[in-house]
Amino acid sequence: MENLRLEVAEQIALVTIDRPRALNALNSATLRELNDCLRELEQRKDVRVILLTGGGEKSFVAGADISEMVNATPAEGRAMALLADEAFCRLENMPQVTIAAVNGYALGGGCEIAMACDIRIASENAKFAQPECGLGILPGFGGTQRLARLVGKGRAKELIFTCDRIDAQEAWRIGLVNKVVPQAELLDACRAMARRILKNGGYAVTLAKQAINAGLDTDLANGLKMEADAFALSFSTHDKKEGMTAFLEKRPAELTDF
Ligand code: DAK
Repeated sequence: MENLRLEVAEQIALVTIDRPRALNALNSATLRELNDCLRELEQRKDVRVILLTGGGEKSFVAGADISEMVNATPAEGRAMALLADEAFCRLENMPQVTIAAVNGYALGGGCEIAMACDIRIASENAKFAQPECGLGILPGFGGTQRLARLVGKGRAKELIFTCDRIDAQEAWRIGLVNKVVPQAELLDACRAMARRILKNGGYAVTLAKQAINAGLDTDLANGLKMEADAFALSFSTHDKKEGMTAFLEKRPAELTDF
């Protein structure tokens, strides 16, 4: 892969978007590589948490590649949209837990790809914005939908209409990121959270993720039905038997399902 690096260790995959000359902006080639990489990872049983970050120390992802978009025709724009939709939806629905390690600029598509992850941990130098309206377009990688779901309608509208850039502390205050840490500690903090997740039932975590994602797209009554179905599935697992037996026997559980 030309624009992406993948490292796997101890059930954690680190995916680095690495186009330093364009501050890791997403062009079609990178989106294609990301799709291929995620397609491979979603099949892998030896990976249970995926960390997504940007190469270098300045930028997570500086958005979609403006130099590629500037002269694109509507047909080319559509092709890019389909490519991005596939990558972002695949990322959002991976069986694994995804954590965005936001290590700098997360602008436009960069903020949107972070929002397609389950959890966001930001370094102190991270900056977030949806600057698309300033370019005469609107957020098109899910920003109008995911930002409003994360921070509420009013704040999402303010950020999108003004194109204001906010720092990591403000992003944390409004619920856009889960945690802010010094830049040097970013990947360690992500790995520490990953390890806390890995201690728990892998299949249970995947089912919980599916129930949360699907439930947010429907009303409460249907969401509760989905939860009940997922709950029933968890009763078919080794982990459920082992987790509860271990508790009753006052010993640590050995959870293995994924
Ligand atoms: N695209 C292409 N190149 C970029 C880029 C980007 N988004 N961001 C930065 N670069 C390049 C710069 O052009 C520069 O290249 P050279 O001039 O060195 O060749 C290099 O990265 C370093 O950038 P700067 O010199 O500007 O560095 P600074 O530290 O001064 O500023 C910055 C850093 C991140 C504040 C600044 O570069 C910046 O404002 N970048 C643009 C941020 C932006 O507006 N991002 C949003 C893009 S719009 C779609 C759906 C959605 C979208 C598109 C299509 N469809 C449905 C089809 C999404 C759109 C967006 O994300």
